[in-house]
Amino acid sequence: MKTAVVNRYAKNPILTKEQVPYKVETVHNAGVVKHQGKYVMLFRSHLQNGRSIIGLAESADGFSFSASKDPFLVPATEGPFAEYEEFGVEDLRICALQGEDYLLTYSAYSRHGVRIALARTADFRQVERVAMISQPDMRNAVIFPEKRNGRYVRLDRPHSEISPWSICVSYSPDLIHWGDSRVVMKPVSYHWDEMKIGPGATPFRSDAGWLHIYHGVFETMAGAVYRLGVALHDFDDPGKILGVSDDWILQPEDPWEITGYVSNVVFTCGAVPEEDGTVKIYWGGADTVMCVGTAKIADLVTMCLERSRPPF
Ligand code: BMA
Repeated sequence: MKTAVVNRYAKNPILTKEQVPYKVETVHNAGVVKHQGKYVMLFRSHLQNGRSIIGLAESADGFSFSASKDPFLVPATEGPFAEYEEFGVEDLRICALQGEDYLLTYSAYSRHGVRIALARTADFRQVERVAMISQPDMRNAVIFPEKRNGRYVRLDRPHSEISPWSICVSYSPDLIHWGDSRVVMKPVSYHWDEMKIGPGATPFRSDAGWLHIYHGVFETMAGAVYRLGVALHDFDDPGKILGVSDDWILQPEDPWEITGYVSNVVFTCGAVPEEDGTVKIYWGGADTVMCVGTAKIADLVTMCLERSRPPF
């Protein structure tokens, strides 16, 4: 039997609601980064009212995490963000860009729809909200860890009734104003990602370009199935896609991925590349628990280049 591209950690799930010191219903869809030799995870949790907050957990080895006593980010109750975070904050991604604080992008839900919010932190203790950086309805923003031609680059995913939900690139001189947007990747009909796709983990470097692990959704008679795929973006021009693996790299298989708050879901917001040529990929299982697995970066590149489906 062919070995799996992503090797699941034997002790998954790595973080569950039982390990969180305050009352939550789920632990999932976490952004993860290495900060001062430690792994920091910013995970989403549903409260019992069905709305989400963001918690923090830390780990020395990237596998064994312990959650902080208090949440890291809860919906703002005053100031300009309050109106847009009323229904919760979700699916935070972390971008480490040299010379900057960590950039945090998350989905802010409200009666006006879902928008992308940007916050920053230097130390994962204090967090400062910066701006709402999209109109409704847009979510799943990942910022590339390097600027290009003096501009920040991000992938995001607007909603649309006309076209299947697709991945766009856009650029900004100051992190606040974004434009030059273009669709770069779409679902493919009669394919595992045919219903919708969206950015997943913050892109990371490989020898051949940026690797971006995204999610793709397939609608079945028994509901939607969320899987992970991988795309290779040009290093100098991240809006250009060099290849997208035809095959998914991960699908719901473990019991805690198949059954949970939302069944049949693996969803990523974070991956940490390591010096030994592997990457730790973190995903939420069934919107309920956090899991991790490792992959060889070179294998992901090969999948993008050797059995590539067209980006459109
Ligand atoms: C998407 C988002 C994700 C979630 C997924 C599966 O639309 O809400 O946060 O993991 O659905 O429920």
